[in-house]
Amino acid sequence: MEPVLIHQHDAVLEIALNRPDRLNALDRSLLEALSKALERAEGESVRAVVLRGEGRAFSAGQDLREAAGGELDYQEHLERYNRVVLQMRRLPKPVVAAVEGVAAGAGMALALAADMRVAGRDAVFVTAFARIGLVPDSGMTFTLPRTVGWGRAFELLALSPEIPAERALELGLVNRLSEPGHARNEALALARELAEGPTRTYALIKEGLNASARLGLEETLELEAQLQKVAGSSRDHREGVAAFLEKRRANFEGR
Ligand code: T3D
Repeated sequence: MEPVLIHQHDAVLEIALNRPDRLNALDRSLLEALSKALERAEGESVRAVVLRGEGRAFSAGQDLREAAGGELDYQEHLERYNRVVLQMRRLPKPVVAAVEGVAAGAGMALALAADMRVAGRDAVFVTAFARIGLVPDSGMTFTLPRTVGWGRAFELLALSPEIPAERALELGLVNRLSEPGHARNEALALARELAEGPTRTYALIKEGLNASARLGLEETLELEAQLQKVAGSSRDHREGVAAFLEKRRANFEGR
């Protein structure tokens, strides 16, 4: 069975973690396949990505059986996680995670590495790392406090409560809720909408947001000016202004 399934719907690439009998626990082969799928997402024909899990869970995190096997080289192992997280954050197009069921540990970290999240109303998030005596990785010490604030991040990481979808929405962990079982369709609809947007501009927005984590105000202003110069000379900017003046819907090409 392929550890990751890929479907292309016009300009939307759907990537599904595919180990449903293990609740899409992340093992070596799945992470390697996910990395390849994300490489494919770099192609010009793709303008938005949906990441989801097959079966009843998004992902139960690290494959604890593989970890317990004692044959993991931790350095290599973490490099696999780090690679996919960086690929998602650096992908110059939007990534939407569709979360049904549980997103635990590194599975939750993957969902947080996406740009937006749609969750079924019965989804549950759990940081889970400390439950098994691990510190958070896969970028979670970066993404979580930026999403929910320091105090809440510490609580969620240290006490590892189960966070129901409604609470995840209140905390800002999730952008939208869907009826149970409909997160995939909602995420695909959102991704289609994004795929019709100014893709190049979205890439620049991601670049700005990624950089905001390390820059002070002055450097941020400088970077914004640089990014705006690029956006301002794009075809989509010209199209957006023309559409406004002609009172019609913009037809963005992503350039
Ligand atoms: O390496 C690194 O540094 C990266 C680090 C990452 C750290 C993490 O990701 S920490 C988080 C690790 N994950 C967990 O602690 C979650 C473990 N799973 C659970 O607690 C439960 O499975 C759930 C609460 C998620 C769901 O419970 P339930 O009762 O709905 O399902 P289940 O029966 O426990 O699971 C179904 C099957 O999936 C089961 O297999 P079986 O017994 O039918 O053959 C179960 O063993 C398997 N499974 C679930 N989670 C994992 C897993 N197999 C391997 N690894 C898992 N994480």
